[in-house]
Amino acid sequence: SQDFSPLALLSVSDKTGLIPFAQALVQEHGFQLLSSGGTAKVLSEAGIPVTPVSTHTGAPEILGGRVKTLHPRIHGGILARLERSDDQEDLDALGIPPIGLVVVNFYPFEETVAQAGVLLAEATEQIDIGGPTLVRAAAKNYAHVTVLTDPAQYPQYLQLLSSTCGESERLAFRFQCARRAFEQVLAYDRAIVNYLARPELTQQLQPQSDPSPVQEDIFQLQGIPQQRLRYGENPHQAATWYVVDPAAPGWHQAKQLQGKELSYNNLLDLEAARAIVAEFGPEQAVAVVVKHNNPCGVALRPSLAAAFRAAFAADSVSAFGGIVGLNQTLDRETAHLLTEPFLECVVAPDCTLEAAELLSAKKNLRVLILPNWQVGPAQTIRTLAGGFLVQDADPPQGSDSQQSWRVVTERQPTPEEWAELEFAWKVCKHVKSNAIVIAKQGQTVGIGAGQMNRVGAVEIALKQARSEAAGAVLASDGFFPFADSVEVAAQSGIRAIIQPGGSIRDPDSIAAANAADIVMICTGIRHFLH
Ligand code: 93A
Repeated sequence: SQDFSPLALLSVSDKTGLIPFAQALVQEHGFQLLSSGGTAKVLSEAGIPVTPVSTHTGAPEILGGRVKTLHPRIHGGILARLERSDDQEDLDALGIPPIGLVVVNFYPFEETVAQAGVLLAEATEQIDIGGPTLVRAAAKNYAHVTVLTDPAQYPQYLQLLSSTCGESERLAFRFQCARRAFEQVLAYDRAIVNYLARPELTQQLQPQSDPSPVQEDIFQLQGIPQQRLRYGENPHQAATWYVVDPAAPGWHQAKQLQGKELSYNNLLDLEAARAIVAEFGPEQAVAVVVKHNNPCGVALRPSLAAAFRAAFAADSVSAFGGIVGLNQTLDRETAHLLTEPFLECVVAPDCTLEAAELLSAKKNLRVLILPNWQVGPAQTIRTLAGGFLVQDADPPQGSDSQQSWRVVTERQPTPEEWAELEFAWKVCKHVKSNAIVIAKQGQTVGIGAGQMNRVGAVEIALKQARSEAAGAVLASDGFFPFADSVEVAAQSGIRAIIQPGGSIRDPDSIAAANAADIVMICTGIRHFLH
């Protein structure tokens, strides 16, 4: 003997008070319940009989939950004007039962955007569509439907159901609930509008239509085992080398001409050598010697042999057992030089027959030919407890355009200084942070790598450069937090510095440079490497 439809739709994100309320609806007032997926799960786990909306409509929730309740069998049931025979006929024709109570609260949009670091895409997913649609439909049809949008209303509503009050009081309650509901929709949309007005969001706008295949591959992490390595970084660590796409350029396409099997550390160091060499075009010869993933010597010369000689001489102590990267065809002269010291690996885009023959005398030296040496990964991956981090690779060349570079000192760089700074900056990008590179005449003369404070990295690089520091240039991967690094560099005779800039104490560093007649370029771009 009820004067309302005993069918209720419950779809709530905030499940506060839901269970006792639903229990009372069913047990004390004879309601049948319909609920969207998450709500239905909570109710049935509490032993409360509930029909999932998807069962009621015969349409599954789709698009990862974006469409749960948007269905004519739901909205027809809510919006029908039951006093009208034509509406009643529509319901009858389709067998749609009327819904007399709608209980909804929305996806927590405001709570989501209040958190730090939430991305636009994540916030967008929290824009509730179906919830406000249910609420607006129920509120519009207040003549027949009660809409509850706040758990605080549950006891009020139960009280009303138990009371003896008449239809006019019940109608007044439904009308009040409808007003409240529209206010809540308005506040919800206002929160969305406010959030979307944040100026920094425009940086996150990216066309979604065409995800690059590289990105997809990397997120699926579908590696094909290429080689079971003898061991990992240390002999007690097992290791395997995986390849993402055998058809794409990479180390799996390298041809090993001679030498022992590649090790895990060899591969990592070869990749470091490749990435440094790829900073430079093939026009000029460049050579690098890598140790423990850092370059210990890099040199740019007119011939490959001269480049290797200078890269090795840059730090011949560290170069012992090093990994060598070259950007031109390995020729006889370079091969001859390569046979003298102890080296682990050498990689070049090609190798002459004569050179290969010379190198064959060094049986243990691994010689690799990598044709597509300029192509690196588009993204990099690191693991951490419970997951992994993916980022865009810090790409070579052009990307770090000199358009953002600014000379911040009184003295302007000479063309020669400009070229030296450019060379030092390219190398510095491949040295672990904090990184300092001192260079002179297209050769590194001091490298400070992986230091926890910047002035420490400067001191190490200067100590290695010794007297060569006079007249040399210096690159720093991050900005100088204090003027001390510039002061120390000035004492050793450094004449030009390149660094990102951006410290609040930049003026102190610039003043120290001006005082020593040092040229300083701020690049506006940082190259941390961890
Ligand atoms: O993604 S939606 O905009 N699409 C819908 O069709 C829909 N229907 C209800 N969000 C939708 N809802 C919202 O889901 C409700 O407003 C409520 O906040 C939430 C409840 O989902 P569940 O019952 O699965 O926890």
